Order: sequence, then C-alpha cells, then structure tokens
Amino acid sequence: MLTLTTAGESHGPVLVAILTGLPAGLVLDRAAIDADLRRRQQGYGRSPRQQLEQDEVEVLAGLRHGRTLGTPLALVVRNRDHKNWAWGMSPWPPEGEPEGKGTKAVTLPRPGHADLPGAQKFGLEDVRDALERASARQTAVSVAAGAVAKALLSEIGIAVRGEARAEAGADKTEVDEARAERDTLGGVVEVRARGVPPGLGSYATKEDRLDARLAAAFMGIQAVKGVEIGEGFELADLRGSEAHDEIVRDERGLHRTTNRAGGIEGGVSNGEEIVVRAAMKPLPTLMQPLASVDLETGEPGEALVERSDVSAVEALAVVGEAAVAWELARTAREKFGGDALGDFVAAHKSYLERIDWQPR
Ligand code: EPS
Repeated sequence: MLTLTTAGESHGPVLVAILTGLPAGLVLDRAAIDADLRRRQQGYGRSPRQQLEQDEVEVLAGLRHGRTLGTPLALVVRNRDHKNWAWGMSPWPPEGEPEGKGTKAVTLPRPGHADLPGAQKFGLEDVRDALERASARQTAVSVAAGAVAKALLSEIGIAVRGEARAEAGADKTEVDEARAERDTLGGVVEVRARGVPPGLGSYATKEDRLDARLAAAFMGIQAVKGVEIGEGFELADLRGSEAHDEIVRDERGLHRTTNRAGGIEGGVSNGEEIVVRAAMKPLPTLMQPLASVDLETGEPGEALVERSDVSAVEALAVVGEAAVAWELARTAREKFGGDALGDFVAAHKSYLERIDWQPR
C-alpha cells in the first residue's frame, strides 16, 4: 500500500511529506520534481508570496543516489517566507519582543475559509491556528509527492496531465479586472491520465471505487467544490442510448468509440483515458472584505484582509494532476504489488498479456 502523510503550516518553517510503500529501485529526477513545484507557483493571478517562495524539494530519507530504498521517503519543501514570521509562527514559545508578521491574534474570520468552523471545532482564540494549516500552501509538498507518483506511473506507461480550462480564473483580462475590483475568481481544471489499463480500482466496496477515490482526492484540495468524471453532470440529460461508450475490438484490443464515462465504469478503469474535472470556488481572502463578526467582542466587523491570490486556478491544475497521479499510483501498487520496481513492472506486463488491451 502507498500512503502519504503531510504536515506543515503556511508560514511555518517547512512542509513535510512522508511517502510509504514505494517499490525499491525507482529512479527519481530532482529536476522533474522541482519543475512541477515551479509549475504550481506560476499562473496568472498569484499572490506576491510566490515571488518570495522558490519551491524546491529536499529529500531527508528513503533515497540513496537517486533511487528509492523501499523505505519511507521523507520530502521537505521550505517556506522561505517563514523568516518574516519567525516570532509569530515559532513552533516553541517565542523569545524576545514580538516582531514580524503573525504577532496579533486574528479574530475576524473570512467567509469561505476554514477560519470560523476551524476555530469553533478546535476551540481556538486566534483564527491563525486554523488558517495556517487550512491554507493551500500545503499543496506544494503534495505536488512533490505527486511528482514521485508520476515517476512510478511512467514505469508502466501512464502519463497524467492537468490543465486549467478557459474559464474566468484562467483568463488574464478577467484576472486583471477582478484584481482592480479587489475581488477574486475561481474556475475549472481538467486532469487526464493516458495509458491507464483496465482494472484499476474495484466495485467490491465503495472505498475501492476509482471514481470515488479520485473525487475524494480532488475534494481534498483547498477550494474545490465540485468534481465530475467524464461527461459527469451532462450525462444526466442524455438517454442511455446516447450516454454509454460502445465496445469495439481493433488492433489494440478491446476499446471504446467514445469516452463519455471518462475511463471509469463501475468504479474500475476501463482502458480509456481517465478524465476528471473540478470546480474551484473564488478564493475567500478579499481585499474588499465581506461581513464577519469579531470572535473576541461579538461585534460585527469586516473579515481579515491579508495578501492573497486573485486566482489560483492554474495552480489547482498542477495540484489536481498530483492528486490524480497519487491515487492512480496507489491503485496500481495495489494491483501490481512489487517490493522491487522490477516486480511491479513485470506484474503489469504479464497482466497486459492476459487481457485483450494495449494502450492507444
Ligand atoms: C492561501 C493564502 C495565500 C496564498 C497561499 C494560500 O497565502 P499568503 O497570504 O502567504 O500569500 O499565497 O498559497 C501559497 C502560499 C502557495 O504557495 O500556494 C490560503 O489561504 O489558502
């Protein structure tokens, strides 16, 4: 089993990911991981924070001379901005006079962020104790983990790619307009995975279903409010005769003439391209704040204003790609096993010899 645990606050010292269950012998390319980290930071409409951060991966354990050891892999991405928050985000009781950012308690929760429900749930007086972990900053280290998953998937010919669709949050003019009006934007992203063989995931239990797993993976990303697989919501308006993908046999074995199912039937991959789309809500930190209530005084007020993105749709495309890659790698590891990378690759090869299917 592949497992991923992350930790880290937005303005804390570092973000951490621990990955277990990777086969031994997988070659990791530092430049490829860093390239994904850079892609996540780019995109129009990001916060000035992105000029401060130059994300790069550090590996603390589980890798030797660029190859996985089959032991837990520990990844770190540093928060360069932490130096401005050293007192405010000190893990231990800070010494000396308060200085830098984060020294005053946040008591005006932002509608749309985890601020209020987080403070209520955990009994927090300073909303910062909720927002720091709820922040999408933590997606940086998830992207590093996704890059590792992509390396594993590429060994069996699977490639995953996410893109922002041409919606408001991915359009420079609309982003400029929203920024001028002190507002924010959401948008839609699409992730496609090619080369996925039939048989990943299962209908055996709802936890096994690949579509359920991909939806959960996407919903686990900050600001995602909707997910669809294949034609998703549009299928609801079609007749059965129009909605399903007919089966043909060609030189590549059993395939479909269309792909409205987005490559998944009955919770199992069917050999066609996996297609997942997700809707991102407009970001909740507004320079023209919405109404809130001061949790200290109970008086009405305006929500917290702090530096933020106008749009992060292009970042979500990269983060979604990483989440889909991670989930597909988990299902592939379940299906093909493998303490050693060679075992994993050989099991995939022998499986393809059994089924009547070759990637397009
Ligand atoms: C975020 C708020 C902003 C974003 C942050 C996510 O934080 P800051 O105020 O420090 O700029 O920049 O995203 C990142 C730091 C990142 O690397 O993606 C939030 O509240 O979710």
